Amino acid sequence: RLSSKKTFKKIFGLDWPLPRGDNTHKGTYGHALLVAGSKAYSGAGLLAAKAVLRAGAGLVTWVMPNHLLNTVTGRLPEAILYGAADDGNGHVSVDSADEIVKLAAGKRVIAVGPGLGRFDGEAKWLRRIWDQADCPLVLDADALNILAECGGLDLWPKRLAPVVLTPHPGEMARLAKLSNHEVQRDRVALARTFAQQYGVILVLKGARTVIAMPDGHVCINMTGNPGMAVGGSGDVLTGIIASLIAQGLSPSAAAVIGVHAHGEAGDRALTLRTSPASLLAGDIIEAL
Ligand code: NPW
Ligand code: AMP
Ligand code: MG
Repeated sequence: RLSSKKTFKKIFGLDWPLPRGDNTHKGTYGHALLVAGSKAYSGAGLLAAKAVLRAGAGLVTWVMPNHLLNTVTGRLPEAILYGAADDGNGHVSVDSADEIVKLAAGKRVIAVGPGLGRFDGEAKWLRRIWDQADCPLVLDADALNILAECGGLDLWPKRLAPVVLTPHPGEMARLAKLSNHEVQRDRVALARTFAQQYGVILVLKGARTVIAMPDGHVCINMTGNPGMAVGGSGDVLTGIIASLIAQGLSPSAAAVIGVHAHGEAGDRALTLRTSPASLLAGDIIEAL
């Protein structure tokens, strides 16, 4: 339980909340690139992009399929929007990979996945980002489904820059080719083995999220509540982790602190409600 400033300092060697010096500017706090959203799931992109900013990053550029631009323009004026080539069915297309790799220059992190939707013939663009972008990657939701459908991590080369994967148990089942039940049977052992085997930081979500490091260390999160079992919660977490990496935290610290802060924000948001049933993902963002 990361309950005091002293504990944070001892474990991570940093002050929390992250201090903001007077003589700083938006560039000091980093620029995150987010690839998210599709026609049905523009909300996932909005939630993730807003969480990036509420968690403290200086800038976010949100890449979405071109046709979404009109729908979301004005909904989050603080975000920089970019419409990438879309495939005619409402999804980012293979042709957008080069645009996205170009946009990655100068960014401290790329987060991919919330609300992209599931579609065919989509692997190449993600693989190009995986191979060619040289900053840390945070993969969630449909980016994880792409990984799973394209052979899983056995067929993807190890990246030099760190990778953070944030599956819920259903996504983990697809990634590890297991049933949901098998995933839940021993979450710590599965997360640890997977992180070590593939050299990734694995955030296995759910009540008591497990965060496993490539070196075998595992953290278990103690914050959060069942009110967070609602659409959009995970999209918010993706934004928070990306934001902390953009601000200069190591991806492993960002994963642990991000999960903790996400749960604590959910706990604080709950105090404003009489029942967890009425918590919304947007409330987590406002409580950050
Ligand atoms: P079951 O069968 O229900 O028990 P999917 P998704 C399982 C976007 N969103 N413990 C679950 O199991 C996302 O970003 C957009 C155990 C089922 O098998 C994605 O792009 C929103 N099992 C897309 O929607 C708001 C668990 O996983 C499967 C579990 C699809 O994402 C919503 C379901 O997962 C959403 O975020 C747990 N804790 N959690 C928007 N407003 O735009 C999940 N499962 O099929 O991957 O669907 O997570 O809804
Ligand atoms: P997703 O399924 O991708 O929307 O992610 C759901 C998010 O909400 C994850 O961060 C989960 O850890 C969190 N969450 C869901 N259910 C619970 C719960 N019962 N207790 C605590 N956190 C939860
Ligand atoms: Mg999700």
